[in-house]
Amino acid sequence: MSTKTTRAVLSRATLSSLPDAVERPNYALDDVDIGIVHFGPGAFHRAHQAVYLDALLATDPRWSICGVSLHSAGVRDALATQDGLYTLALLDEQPSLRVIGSLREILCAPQQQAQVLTRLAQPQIKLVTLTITEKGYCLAGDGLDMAHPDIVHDVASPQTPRSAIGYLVAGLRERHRQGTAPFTVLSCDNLADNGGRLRGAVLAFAERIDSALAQWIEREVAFPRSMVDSITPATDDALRERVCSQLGVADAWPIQREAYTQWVVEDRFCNARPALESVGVTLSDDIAGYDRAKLRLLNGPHSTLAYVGSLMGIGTVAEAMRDEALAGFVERLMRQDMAPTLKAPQGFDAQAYTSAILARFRNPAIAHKLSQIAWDGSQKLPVRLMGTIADALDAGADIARLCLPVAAWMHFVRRQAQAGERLVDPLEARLGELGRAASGQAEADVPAFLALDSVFAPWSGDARIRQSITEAYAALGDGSPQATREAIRIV
Ligand code: CS2
Repeated sequence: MSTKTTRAVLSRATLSSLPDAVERPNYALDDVDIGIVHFGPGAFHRAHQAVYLDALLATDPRWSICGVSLHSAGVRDALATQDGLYTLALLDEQPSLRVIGSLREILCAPQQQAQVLTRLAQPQIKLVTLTITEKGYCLAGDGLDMAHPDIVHDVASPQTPRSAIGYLVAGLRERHRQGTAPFTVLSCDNLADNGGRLRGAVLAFAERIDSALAQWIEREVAFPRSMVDSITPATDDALRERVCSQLGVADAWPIQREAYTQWVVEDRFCNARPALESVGVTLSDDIAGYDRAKLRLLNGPHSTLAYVGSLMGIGTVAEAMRDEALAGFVERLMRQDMAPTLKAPQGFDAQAYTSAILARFRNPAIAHKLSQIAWDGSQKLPVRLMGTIADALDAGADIARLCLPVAAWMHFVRRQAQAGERLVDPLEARLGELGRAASGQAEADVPAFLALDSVFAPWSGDARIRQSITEAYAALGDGSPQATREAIRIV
């Protein structure tokens, strides 16, 4: 568009020309040092952790970020002409804009491997954080998937890694060799016990290449758990245009999120850490419980809305919440099935938490696409829904309603595959085959899906789970909007 070519771009030079209402870095960009390497500088990181650190840099210049993309050069290239600056739009009743400056360097690992490894070895890097999504951990069942192609590659060539696990171990190995104190490794992804699982994966990898290194990591490196929360819809052209017209300069990759944000971090660091508590982060000795509550009561319902809502032909979370039948279904699911089986932190009020989440889902200022949340279902179902189903069974509760979103995912996969639509999922190829072969008959289709061990292995042997998912799949009929509407009405 012609406006894009003629308009000035957001950068250090244009910062002072922005309207007064736009918040901007409260520190001199040149005076800060890089103290953190972050893997996965996508929208969520830039809307969440980078914003906390942007606030922190005003009082402590040691903690700016080097973002490392493991695959694409998109973020690096978009922000290169902008001095790493980008705009955050906070979508509330009164939307506001803020320019974030905490990403002082962005590297694309496949093209700048040596620079990434150099950064990881520097003593000034005291913290490595990650938002690489569930699939980035290369897990299978409880541990590292040794057969994952990236892990096979990295074990064979540990000096030239591809995976996040390979990079972490390469960085720690160099520090061990040089006698440099290790960095803390902080996972910020939606996985239960994210720190524990990452630690297990790193140790398993290190053990394969150097057992003395594995012992050092086991002894010296901390992998705190964390819980992160803020709804962050993907950037679209409408946002780009709105930001551009309000700023008066162009921003190639602004991001948006709701005003609500939460970050709870286990206070277990092996090297210096930023004073995160000074910028609103909760540091706690025990965060197990917070992560489970959020995964089960926010992400579980989100995935439910994604699959059930998509079958019903609904486009966004807020639209889904305006559909009385679907909103009623998801609220029953949360209040009657998910909240009662949650082992919550002491003093945690699951019903109040549920009410707050439902209000966030209803936020009319946010167009959060169900198709975005539907991505990577094979990675999300186990952590978001299957644990609740297992706990409900243990408590002797009915699981019919809880199994419906799982069956809806199967119908969703079938519908997408048969319509020739792409499925964004690490199991895309396998799911495509399953979806194309599915007949719509529950007795044939459900066992084929349940045979996906990486998704269902711990649960697929349970006859009650098999039966409930089969019944739910049958209740969804042909997966059409009408049949789905009928199914959620009666369960
Ligand atoms: C969503 C999450 O896309 C998804 O799967 O459930 O990204 C969700 O918006 C965040 O976890 C909220 O903190």
